[in-house]
Amino acid sequence: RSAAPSAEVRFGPLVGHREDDAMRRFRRYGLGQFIHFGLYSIPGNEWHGERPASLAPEWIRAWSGPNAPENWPDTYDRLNEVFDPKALDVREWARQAKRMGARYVIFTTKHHDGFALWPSVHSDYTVAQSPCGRDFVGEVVDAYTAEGIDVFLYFSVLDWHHPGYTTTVPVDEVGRAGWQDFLEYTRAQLLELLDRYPAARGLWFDGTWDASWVASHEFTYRLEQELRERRPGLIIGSRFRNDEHGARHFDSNGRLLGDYEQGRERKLPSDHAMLDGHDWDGVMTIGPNAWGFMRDTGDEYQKTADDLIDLLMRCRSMGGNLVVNFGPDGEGRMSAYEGDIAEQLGGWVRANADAIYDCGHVDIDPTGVGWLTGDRDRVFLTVINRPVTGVARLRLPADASRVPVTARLLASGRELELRRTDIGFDLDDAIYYDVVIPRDFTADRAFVIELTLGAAF
Ligand code: FHN
Repeated sequence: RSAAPSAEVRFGPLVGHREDDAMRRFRRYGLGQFIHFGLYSIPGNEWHGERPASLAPEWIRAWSGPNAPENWPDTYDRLNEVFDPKALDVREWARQAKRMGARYVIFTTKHHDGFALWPSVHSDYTVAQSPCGRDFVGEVVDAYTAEGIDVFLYFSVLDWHHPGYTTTVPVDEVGRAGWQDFLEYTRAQLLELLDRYPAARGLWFDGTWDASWVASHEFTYRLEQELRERRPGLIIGSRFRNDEHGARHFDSNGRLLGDYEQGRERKLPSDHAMLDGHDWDGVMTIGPNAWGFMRDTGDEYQKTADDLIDLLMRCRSMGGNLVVNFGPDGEGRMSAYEGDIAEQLGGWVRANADAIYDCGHVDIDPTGVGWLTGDRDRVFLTVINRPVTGVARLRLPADASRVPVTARLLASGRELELRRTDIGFDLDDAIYYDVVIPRDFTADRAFVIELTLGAAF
């Protein structure tokens, strides 16, 4: 992707690869929690008995039927009149995230419906005008920060409620004036969020795909400058804006826009090389495509804790963070299934933390057995596919300066037999090592083998 500069780009990246404390901390997050909570949490994926399976529940306002657009003012848009999750204790969300092992949370301050979960002075469509009257953004920032979990604020540029929003480039004076009002409103709300919540570490943008926003590249370039000046160290992903040629995430010369690649949503990269050394996160739903609360997941597959362990270690093996999404209902309650996932995932993460957080990509091939992560002196093999041979084989580059010298099960510390196999010199110029997994060792879930590295010869 890192093409040699060819296009003339004036509105390209504002930052390069960062090694400051904030970004070094981002690289070690490992696991995050995404929370989609808002008016869409009230109906879930059901409206007057209708449950179209295709669209994500937080897009219920875009459905047809009784909730069709011509009815919105009297249907979806009035949900703010009943939004009142009295029993919600955000501190329990934070405690659950802590038990899960999340090191950051991304919280929806405003989704596409334009409803603000903080009492924004720039809008009359906020929690301040709802029965609850609570500042959920402030409660999340306080509760998660108290648990030592960093907070990133999700902000949807796409805003179905603001009269000036248009998906296309405005072509007349009224449209242009309305769009300019919308841009200033967006800028004002973002500055307000930074000023109200100084503990927030980053902004996680969404809904930046419409032609109107893509055409506003000079405004977005200046706005990113202003946000970074307002909050030194602020972390902004690649989804916020595009260059003047419309190139998103990467400018027309292949340079990353923002501090990390933010395009991995429900999909993960297939190999480390394609990441070009950039930081990145992958956000993941537990169902196929539901970010907001699902009243009934029907026959849609719900990822298991084992699926998420596999995805987590796949992300970490490529130097990225996995962010698992939770969609509480209109009362702020997590579903029993999602709550159980958090606890199961947390149990595994706690037992294998050394292989997860302060680790990154290592240039060793786990030959299909699982995922490899490593720090300076150790390599961790997360065994997903236990070999029927009882032997986990690692393939190292022929010029490896350090090789495995000891092996043990990370959770129990049990020493394992490690042997060098010279098969490599017959098949290719690689170096191979085998770790013997004792037949009497049983595991009903992925397990981690820790190998210490020593001088090659
Ligand atoms: O349209 C949104 C969707 O509702 C959800 O918020 C995801 C999560 O990142 N982002 C958009 C889809 O790409």
